[in-house]
Amino acid sequence: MVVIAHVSDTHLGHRPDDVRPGTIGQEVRPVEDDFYKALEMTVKEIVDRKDEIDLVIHSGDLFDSPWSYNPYPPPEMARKIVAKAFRDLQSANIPIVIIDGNHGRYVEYKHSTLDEYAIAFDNTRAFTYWSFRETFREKQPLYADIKDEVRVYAFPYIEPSTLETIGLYEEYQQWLKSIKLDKDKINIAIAHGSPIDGTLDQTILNMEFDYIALGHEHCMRRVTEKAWFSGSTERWKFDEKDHKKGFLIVQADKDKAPDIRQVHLTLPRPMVNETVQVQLDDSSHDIVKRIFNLLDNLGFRKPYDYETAARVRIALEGEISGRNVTQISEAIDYAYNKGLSDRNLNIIQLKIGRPPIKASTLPPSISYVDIEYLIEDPAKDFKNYIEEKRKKNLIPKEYNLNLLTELFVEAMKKWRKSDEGFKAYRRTV
Ligand SMILES: [Mn+2]
Repeated sequence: MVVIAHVSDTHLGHRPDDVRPGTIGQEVRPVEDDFYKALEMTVKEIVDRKDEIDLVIHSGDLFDSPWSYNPYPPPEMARKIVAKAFRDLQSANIPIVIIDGNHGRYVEYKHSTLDEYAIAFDNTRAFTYWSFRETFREKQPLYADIKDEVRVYAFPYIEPSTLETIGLYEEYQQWLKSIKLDKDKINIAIAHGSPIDGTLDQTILNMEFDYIALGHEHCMRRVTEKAWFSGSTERWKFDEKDHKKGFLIVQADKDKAPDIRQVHLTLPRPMVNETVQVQLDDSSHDIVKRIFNLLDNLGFRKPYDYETAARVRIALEGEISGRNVTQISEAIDYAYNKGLSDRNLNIIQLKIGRPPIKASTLPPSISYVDIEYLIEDPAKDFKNYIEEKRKKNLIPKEYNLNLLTELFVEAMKKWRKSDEGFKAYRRTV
């Protein structure tokens, strides 16, 4: 038997751009800090159980940057926090196996942000996008043996669409099928990718691993009896507001269903996701007043305190058209600047957005489209949406909710494979 602490998607160095200006202690930006604390809590929980835990697995997205169009390396503080974490795990005699996700890897040059830790720490094995490319070329599997009886196979992030573009999709399938597991060992897989956006190859789920440690989706969830997402350690986007965050303790054994325990972290920072209604004849002042009334009603009218200040997202809804778009834009700008500079408002982040405007070429405000379908269940989301509409009598009672949901999910799947879907996916992930 092997006991694994399965961690993922720590997104260290994440720096939202709609937070209060300045730095905390001349070291970190507001909210950036929360992600470091979440990793530190996670490592502490693991080290406290060092007699029980044989291995730490990190399923990717250790750092937030670089990622696709963002070539910037992680902030110094993020690297310092990782060095400390790996040192603490090394002192506790716990080995680490980690892979590249779609964040924290360079696509343009042959390095991963993980390389230096594999060099600096004997307890660490890092499998990067680039190490995958090498073994794939040599038609060899990518794995590490931990103790005598545990073998960990690594599947760093690779987009199926990339494989298709470069004409290697079939070859990748063959490579997966050529992997022969050693039946005398406990076989573990680590993969970064999701069945929701099609970035996780189904073949991996069907192989006879004793446990599959998944990363990429930020919600802690079971995919099959043997495959789990541990989820992210801190709330990355506002859709994750109600997620339980933390990691998994997995007891895996040969040819047995793994035993999974969830460890939840207590994340002290409040997070709210609200809406404000607008009407066609609103002045920008009316809209601003409504936004600040909401903040007051939520109890944020008190002296700003970094430790307890809230992360707030407000979506404007209602009558929005070319006629009041100027008022809306003015209101967003004003509320944003005022909200994040007011010393008597206990908020740290303020994201205000509006939906796209019908019959107009004006794009939606960036924050409004900042919706992450990877981390929510689209079917559940859609059902909630319809139920909201039903409450307001906007949808006839006789409509079949399950059928509507099925159609929606099917349309989503088709849309995701289309050009537009792909572009939107690139924009939001
Ligand atoms: Mn990811």
